Amino acid sequence: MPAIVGVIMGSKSDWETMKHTCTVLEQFEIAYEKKVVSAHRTPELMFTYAEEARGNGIKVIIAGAGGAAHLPGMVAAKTILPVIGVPVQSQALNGLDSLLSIVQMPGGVPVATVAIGKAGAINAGLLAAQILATADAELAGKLEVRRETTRAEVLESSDELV
Ligand code: RP5
Repeated sequence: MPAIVGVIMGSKSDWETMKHTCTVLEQFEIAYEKKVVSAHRTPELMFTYAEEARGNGIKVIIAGAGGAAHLPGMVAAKTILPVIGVPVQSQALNGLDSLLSIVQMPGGVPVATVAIGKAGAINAGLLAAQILATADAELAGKLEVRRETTRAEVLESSDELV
């Protein structure tokens, strides 16, 4: 199946975080591609990827980066696809640098920014699924089931407080 979600990250070192996004996409059987695309080390590739993604059938881009995390914003500048930014937890500043680099976009070029690290990576996958589910009833049904499962797990968890 051709990819409809593009998962990109600034470095191979971001994979530990971004693999959680891919796991969610796999759980929902969403076809995706994953690629290292660096804003600073491969800027030409970044622009080409962003410019061609829509024509290649991609519907949502998820971009993870850490530190001076310019990848999500620069990709968003070059496409009208929805871009979800995942702030990777950096060593020096614990990901606050990544978060602020991604979230503080100027008006006119949005990046949907999720939480720092693993929780954000998981939510990026879920948010992409929810965006796609606006035009996919089967996927919407799967999301409803997951919410119900999560709800049931929380309700049952009180019994585990021993
Ligand atoms: C960013 O710099 C990447 O997104 C990564 O989070 C960070 C560090 O990259 P490496 O030095 O580990 O390749 O561009």
